[in-house]
Amino acid sequence: MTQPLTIALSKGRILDDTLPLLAEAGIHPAEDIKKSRKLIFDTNHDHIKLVVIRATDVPTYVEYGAADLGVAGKDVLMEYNSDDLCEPLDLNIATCRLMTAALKDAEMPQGRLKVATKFVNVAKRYFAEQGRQVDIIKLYGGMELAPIMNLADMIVDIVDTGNTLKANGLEARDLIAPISSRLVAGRAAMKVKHAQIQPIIDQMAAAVERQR
Ligand code: PRT
Ligand code: MG
Repeated sequence: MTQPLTIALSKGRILDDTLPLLAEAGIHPAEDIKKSRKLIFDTNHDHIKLVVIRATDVPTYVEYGAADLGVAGKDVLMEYNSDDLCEPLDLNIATCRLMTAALKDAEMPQGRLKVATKFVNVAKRYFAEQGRQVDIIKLYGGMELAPIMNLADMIVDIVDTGNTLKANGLEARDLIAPISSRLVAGRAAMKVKHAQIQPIIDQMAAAVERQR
């Protein structure tokens, strides 16, 4: 019997690169996702639905089994940090780097470092590994502003071209992790729906290989 299958996609910049990979696995949304305000979409398969949600919500839907598969950035997955999620495939899309950054040429204080970021858990783990005492300041966006306004000494943020940092007088310092988007699955779904999920993973993997 074919069980229903729900795939959670990150809206925003990842979506454009995800849809061609899904198409290679034979999954096509029934309507143009980008032209619609709907959050849930039928596909050419009766039993497969797509939900399109904020990138940061994808791990939550998949962990609780509300979605069986998902696509999310490694940055989001590192921050969410759940043992109940597995990452069967690196999609090699939306690649970027998670880095520390500071005002250009600024010297860091000897004592506690003030670090502004939306990646609170990642930053805590990273600086703990470095043996560095930090105060983490949670922000929801525009992290580059924090050092300029003297709210923080450093930021932890996504860097791609580096243009955003440069435009604000900042420079990248240390690499925390190279980032790309991953296919994620709940551990439960991987077991219970393995027969349906595995062919999708295999076809997407082949498409990723062809794009390399
Ligand atoms: O925007 P929203 O709050 O809804 O969610 P989101 O920011 O999580 O979504 P979105 O669509 O902006 O990003 C989704 C994912 O894309 C991230 O989780 C990353 O895995 C990946 N990605 C790839 C990026 C970038 N490249 C990127 N350049 N995410 C963000 N950026 C931003 C970065 O935050 C910084 O402001 O772009 C700026 C840096 O770019 P450069 O080229 O100037 O260095
Ligand atoms: Mg964004």
